[in-house]
Amino acid sequence: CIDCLVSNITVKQDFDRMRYQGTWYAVAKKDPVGLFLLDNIVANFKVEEDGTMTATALGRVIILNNWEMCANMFGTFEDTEDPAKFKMKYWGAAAYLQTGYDDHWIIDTDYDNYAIHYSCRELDVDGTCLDGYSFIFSRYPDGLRPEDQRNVTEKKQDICFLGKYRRVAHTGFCDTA
Ligand code: FEN
Repeated sequence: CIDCLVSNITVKQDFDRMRYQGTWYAVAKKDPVGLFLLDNIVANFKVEEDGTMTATALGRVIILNNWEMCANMFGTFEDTEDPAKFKMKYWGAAAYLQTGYDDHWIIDTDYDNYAIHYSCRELDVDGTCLDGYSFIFSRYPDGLRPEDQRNVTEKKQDICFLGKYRRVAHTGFCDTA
């Protein structure tokens, strides 16, 4: 995508939600405007008996009075005409956590090692993304395999978020919550 138009972003061909199931560790993220998950972000995807994709996500947040919490988030995914593009309804286990309804696109994945997720929340008048977020997921908490890094960097560029990512630390903060 050289013009950064959201409508020109390509996603994973023939996305297979069955193979996408299980645990994914966020190793990098590009934040949206506003409240979000800070670090220690682990997602778990599942395909329900009726075929619906669902997910949970844990992540550290700091709420009022600088209180550190582990946010327990839930998401259900609505299918679209493209198998790699979903609409995600999400909410938190605790009432103070924000709910929302976001695009959830799987840009690329090999199912066994890495995945690149993208969500544009607000389109600019010129068709580029004004406010969005993205996760780089790995099946391993320590990061991406060296052989996947080149491809992931290329995809970050394709979605026009290159240089906007931060590493996601895994310190064990949410491991017993
Ligand atoms: C995703 C994939 C797996 C399922 C889900 C995902 C998305 C999670 C999102 C989380 C948002 C968190 C928020 C936290 C919050 C893509 C990983 C569900 C989009 C909005 C605070 C912080 C401080 C405060 C109140 C709330 O609400 N945090 O005082």
